[in-house]
Amino acid sequence: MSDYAWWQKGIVYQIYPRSFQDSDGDGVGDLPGIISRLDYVKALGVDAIWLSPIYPSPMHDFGYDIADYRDVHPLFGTMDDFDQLLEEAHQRGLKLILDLVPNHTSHEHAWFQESRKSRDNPKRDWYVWRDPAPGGGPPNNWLSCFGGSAWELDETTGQYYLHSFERRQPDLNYRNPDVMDAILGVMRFWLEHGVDGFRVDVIEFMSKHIDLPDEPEDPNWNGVEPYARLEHIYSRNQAGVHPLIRQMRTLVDSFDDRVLIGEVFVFDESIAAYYGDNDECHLPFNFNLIYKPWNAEAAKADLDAVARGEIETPPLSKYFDWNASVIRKTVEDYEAAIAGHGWGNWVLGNHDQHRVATRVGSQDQARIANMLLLTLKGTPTCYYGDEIGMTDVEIPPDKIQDPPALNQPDLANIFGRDPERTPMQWDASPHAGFTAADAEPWLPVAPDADQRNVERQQQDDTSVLALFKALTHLRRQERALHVGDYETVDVGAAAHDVFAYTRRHEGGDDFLVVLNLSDNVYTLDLCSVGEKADITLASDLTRSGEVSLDNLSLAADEGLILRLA
Ligand code: ISL
Repeated sequence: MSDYAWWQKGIVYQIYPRSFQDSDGDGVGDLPGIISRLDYVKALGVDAIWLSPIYPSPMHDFGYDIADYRDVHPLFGTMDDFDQLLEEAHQRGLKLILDLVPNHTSHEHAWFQESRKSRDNPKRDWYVWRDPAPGGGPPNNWLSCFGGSAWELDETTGQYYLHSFERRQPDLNYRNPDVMDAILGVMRFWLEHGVDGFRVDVIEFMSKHIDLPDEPEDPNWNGVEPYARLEHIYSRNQAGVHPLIRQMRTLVDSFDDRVLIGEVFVFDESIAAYYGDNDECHLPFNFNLIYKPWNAEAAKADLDAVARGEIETPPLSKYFDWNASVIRKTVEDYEAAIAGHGWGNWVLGNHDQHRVATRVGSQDQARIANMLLLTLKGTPTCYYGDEIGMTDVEIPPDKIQDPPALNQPDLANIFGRDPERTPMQWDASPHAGFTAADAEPWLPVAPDADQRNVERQQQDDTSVLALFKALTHLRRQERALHVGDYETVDVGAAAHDVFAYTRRHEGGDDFLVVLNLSDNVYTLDLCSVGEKADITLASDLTRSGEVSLDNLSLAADEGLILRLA
């Protein structure tokens, strides 16, 4: 009956290595630290670890600026540490997925060091170099995701190089097939090493329009993010990316049972293209649950009012339309978009996004968010710390480190990514057990870490952590939940607040999931689904027993997973 791959049935858990566990007291997490926490990860009931980059890097983008693709940063440990991590993960039945960053390197990478030496250097063409515009200045109007122009003038040769992100992250040039060969070589190196796959960073950026034309202004720009002022119709998501992905997939498929995950920011039916004909990404990341509810207009209005001194900065949850109508439509649209193309997946948090508990505005709703993520159809990706309801941590101005926040200080509150990258909260000891008592963590530990931490939640059988584990275990046990079909259930007048759906699979029990995304109380008539059902799991981990579906009471902020008779 094992007709599904591990990456279809399983759950992915993202570890941001700098912030998970420090073993040597330098205030930055490392591989031995992760090894020491593998039993915790295993006990979470997840199946795979995705590690954000661990390679040598000057850390201008905290590892997403890679100086050597085939080694481990001394900050994180050694190759031997990596081998031990891989072995110990595998011993526990955990897969290990590496982050591959092929769109750009660090400016310190040997390829770029060569490339910038002269216009006729053999590696010149490995990056995107152009002369200044006729009147001087950058070759086109492209913008960096982190603010400002996407071009940097290199005095040595008088040409500009392209950087879609930080200026010390030059973009590689995939028009030159040697570049792809080099990256495929990197992938082969790690696959032969035994890693179980890759999460490919900004895969949709790898190909650019051959003429690098100016990008048009977006007439619907909401005025918040400078990068969003242009429509990125030439710098990303180009047809030319698909042959590149196919080469990656061919390589990955030449090894047993590996996975290729692609980071794409595509929110309509064109996401299907990233599956190819089952010859591109196994899982093109689905960020719909993060981006669809995001209300940029409201954020913009408030930014202006804050600038005028009229209001204090409101909580971020104000801009996140976390309501059942939005979420239901998001799920249905995505299901329709990928139908017949490939296996779905869901992401609610990562190292680039405000913590889900902060976006949804309360710990009660953080429970509902975890319930949603772990009961939808498609592979869930969980972000470390979300299993205990970690929230964004306010970063004092002198501690801000993230490039988009440093480059755009007035937008740091919205686009800074430090707040969601703070140290894992293990216990109530100094620095929450993340690092030695006399060390200084690279980012501040949450002020509430003595209350919200793993140790405390392990002792409380109604904690967010207990719920997370109950959810993963139920998902793992029940075929309907890990591979069954999804169908929306009509909740009538409660539609704005309550999201309900069934998960069904032949030969096992079927489930009804009912999530109250509000603090209103409801009595629902769900008799279209059945007469009676058993509460298998409730968000408070307390409610249980048989219920009549024509008269189902739902408390404020309550979520229920019901086993259908
Ligand atoms: O452009 C965006 C959305 O439309 C941005 O969110 C951006 O593409 C995204 O943050 C890309 O993230 C990845 O690549 C970056 C790195 O800083 C991030 O941490 C990584 O996840 C550059 O490597």
